[in-house]
Amino acid sequence: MTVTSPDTTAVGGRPVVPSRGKLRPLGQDEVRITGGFWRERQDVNAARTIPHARSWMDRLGWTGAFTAPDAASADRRGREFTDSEVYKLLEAMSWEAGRGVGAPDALEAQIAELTTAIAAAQAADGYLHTAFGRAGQRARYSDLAWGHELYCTGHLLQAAVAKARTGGDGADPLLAVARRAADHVCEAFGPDDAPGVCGHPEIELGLVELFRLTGERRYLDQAALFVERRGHRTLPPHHFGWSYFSDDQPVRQSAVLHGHAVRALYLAAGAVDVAVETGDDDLLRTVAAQFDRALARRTYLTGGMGSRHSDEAFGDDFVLPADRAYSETCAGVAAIMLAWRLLLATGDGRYGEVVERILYNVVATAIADDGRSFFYAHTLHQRTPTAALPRDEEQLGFGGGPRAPWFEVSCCLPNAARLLAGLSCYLVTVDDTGLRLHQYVDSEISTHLDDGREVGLRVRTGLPDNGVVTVRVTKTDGRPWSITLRVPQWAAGAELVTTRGRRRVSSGDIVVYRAFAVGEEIRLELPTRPRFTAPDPRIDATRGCVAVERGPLVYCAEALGDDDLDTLRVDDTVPPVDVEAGVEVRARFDAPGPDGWPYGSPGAATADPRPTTPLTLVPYHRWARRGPSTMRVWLPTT
Ligand code: FUB
Ligand code: ZN
Repeated sequence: MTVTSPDTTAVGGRPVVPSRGKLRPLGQDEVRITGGFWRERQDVNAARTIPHARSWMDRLGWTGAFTAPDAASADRRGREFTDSEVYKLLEAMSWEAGRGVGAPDALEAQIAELTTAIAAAQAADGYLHTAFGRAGQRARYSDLAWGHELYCTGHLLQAAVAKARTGGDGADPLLAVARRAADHVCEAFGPDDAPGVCGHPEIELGLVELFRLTGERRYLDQAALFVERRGHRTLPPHHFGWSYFSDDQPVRQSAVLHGHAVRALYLAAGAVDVAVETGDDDLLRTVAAQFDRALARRTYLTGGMGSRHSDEAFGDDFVLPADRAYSETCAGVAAIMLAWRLLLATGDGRYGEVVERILYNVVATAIADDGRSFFYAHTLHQRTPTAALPRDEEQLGFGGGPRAPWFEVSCCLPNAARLLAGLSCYLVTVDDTGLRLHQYVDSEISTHLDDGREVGLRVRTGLPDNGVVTVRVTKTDGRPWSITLRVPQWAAGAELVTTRGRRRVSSGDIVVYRAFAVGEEIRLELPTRPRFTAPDPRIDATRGCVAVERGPLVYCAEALGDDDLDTLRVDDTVPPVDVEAGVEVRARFDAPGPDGWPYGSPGAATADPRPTTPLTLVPYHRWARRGPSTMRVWLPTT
């Protein structure tokens, strides 16, 4: 355990500050992303996505709900959870201001303006939600299943913590609003009150982090109470089942993540936070086992989670249809939040690889190059061409289709925005002997070890295009310490080059421990040659197919216009190779079967195969960027 007591004074920008765990996270003040793939995305997020989200929230009355005269009436616009989007946007703005590039003053002004509006909407007893409790509205907590009141409060608390840790202080006005709201929740849902839970977990995460920031124990106790209260079916029945609300089974009794994916993942992340702060190692192990099983049986190749459109839920084990993948962007963000907490608590580097997979294949896929449209769901097989959508129309259907400027349910964009703005917090940690690098991103790192020594690194990489990673020591005092590098599973044949020579390294954590000199370099060479990947045979939907991966990236076949990829077959005896435009495989398009009845004798459709020709695949995160297209990740073999 690195740290042992709540750090009530920690204001360095980082979203999660556990008081114990194997690893200590570094903050924005200690890790700066300086260039490359992720810096580009951070800059687009700052310049385009955050303003885009703000303008839609203004236009649709989501921000106005806090101030407009009709906020207090039944005329309020938007779904019950739109307050949470404003809070997530505030969180994104806070991390963005904390990143210290661009125009932090303009962001601070917006944060102040929104905070004033939010504070004005708060009731005298701390209750805060724009859809309930006022004249013409439904009564507070009259619809715990669908009302999202505590869910929204959870996002408010996370936003306030972000603000306080990025230049705010104990007297920050948003923090004051959050504390009043949290106090109100503790009053209304305390141990002696009716055993209510919210239909959407999230409050647990906010309460624990607020405890970590303020040291106020009742917030942690309340979060622990919410975790224990789940699973007792106190919410009303619904045709989605209680699993939709994560209320079908106590957290401690569940073997795998199930039900609505985002709800389940937020709850699991909150339960990890509670377990860490209360020293409940049984709970920690239980949640880790649930996540591990979900990763082993309920996760797409991209790291996406959720295979049911109807209730946005995990499917049963191995139910992972490519063309019905739901894989909501929010589920990706939530899975990163959970993996990160488990990484910090357990020190198990596997979780770093999970974060990497989701970052490159879900988060990077979600947002358009101009930052102004996004995928809500992430199919792995688009059969009909995606359509170009009008720039100024809100989309009502959110379960699929192309990147859209806005959806009626737009939880995903501000979620991705807050993650991207604070991304530098998810790269590096401190362990007992030194620094651990979990993600390779161009960055400058400057921090102190647990014994107080100042150390610094400069990381440069060509990832995801090429896997050369250079780590240069920029600060050290001449005494020994360790740099631990994650060698990904995908990097078979990786080599480490240090001042002592070159050697092969296998996947896992490589510890380089010595008295480094300033300027000394470590080079990690991660082979990124393209490879075929086969699915577990229990995934019926993709049996007989292969996918292509290269480094951390999943690739896909994409056809522009009306061309379809239905009859595509790939020769998996010929290894994929790098070409200028992507990765090339040998493939053929079989003649389509006869019209009228899509079944016949086995083998008839391929009796007279055409010769194979080269086919170029592109990174999955690039799909649907060049215009309407069809696409598939899983490729039937010849
Ligand atoms: O209910 C709020 C958000 O809307 C959920 O997290 C998403 O899955 C979407 O349903
Ligand atoms: Zn979402």
